[in-house]
Amino acid sequence: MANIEIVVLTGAGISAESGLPTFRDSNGLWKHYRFEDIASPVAWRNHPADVLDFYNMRRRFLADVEPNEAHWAISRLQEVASVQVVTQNVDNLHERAGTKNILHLHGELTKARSSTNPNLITEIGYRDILLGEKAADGSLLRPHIVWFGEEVPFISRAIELVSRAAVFIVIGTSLQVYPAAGLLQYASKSCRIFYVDLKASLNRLPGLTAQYIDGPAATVVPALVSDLINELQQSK
Ligand code: BV8
Repeated sequence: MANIEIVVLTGAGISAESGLPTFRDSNGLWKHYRFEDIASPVAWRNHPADVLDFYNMRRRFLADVEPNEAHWAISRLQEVASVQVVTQNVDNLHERAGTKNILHLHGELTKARSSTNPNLITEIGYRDILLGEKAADGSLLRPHIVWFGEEVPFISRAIELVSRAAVFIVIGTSLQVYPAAGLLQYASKSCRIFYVDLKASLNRLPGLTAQYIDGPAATVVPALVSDLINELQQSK
């Protein structure tokens, strides 16, 4: 499998064992908030303070958690193969586990941007964005997050990567948010698909042949990665 392209698509489930809440599990974020009211341009226009509080709270919390064994395993795989991570997550746990080549489809908590110029992005680390704070162009500073109803700028790049992948590993996502969930349809017929989730085998991927791996990511991803690394070493 030398020099093959591996794409890893991750969702909130890969960060669950680091202590970050998912969205749609029993204690998920969308159980406490309606996403239309807190993660959309309309929410930002109508009640920016609530939106800032929501992201400020998550950003502060991110400062106090660590990558888990699933994040570290992906970094180990990247040392021996060409691995591209495409994540729906806005946390920086892949980065903090040393992984390179990460495409954030839905933005990044540790960045903020101008409300009028989406390319005017600034690194803010774990600090709050204050209500009324301005970007360099004088417009309101907003979280660098893709909200519902907003375009996903990197989706074409992600489609390109998936369509070229020889191995596609999907970890910890309920595959309910589009266009990210639609990436699976771009995997080639010869692509080996692994779907890793607490309840992977309950979420059959329509029309696709995949290997379903049930279990907590911090346990099953290291095992999958060591199998793939063994395969790589034997194929050399
Ligand atoms: C777009 C923000 C068009 C960051 C997110 C009606 C109205 C408006 C829009 C729509 C609509 N109907 C459909 C749409 C499209 C909409 C959409 O898909 N809605 C869904 C709800 C139906 N999509 C959009 O709006 C997108 N934009 O379509 O734009 C357009 C085009 C051109 C021009 C203008 C506009 C934008 C989507 C991005 C939204 N932003 N996040 C933030 O606040 O975090 S999405 C949000 O959901 C997060 O990013 C999250 O990553 C993503 C997906 O969730 P998951 O990661 O899958 O998390 P979830 O909790 O669902 O699942 C966790 C999984 O992990 C579970 O399977 C669980 O079993 C597993 N798990 C748990 N613990 C573990 C585990 N697995 C392993 N180990 C464990 N320990």
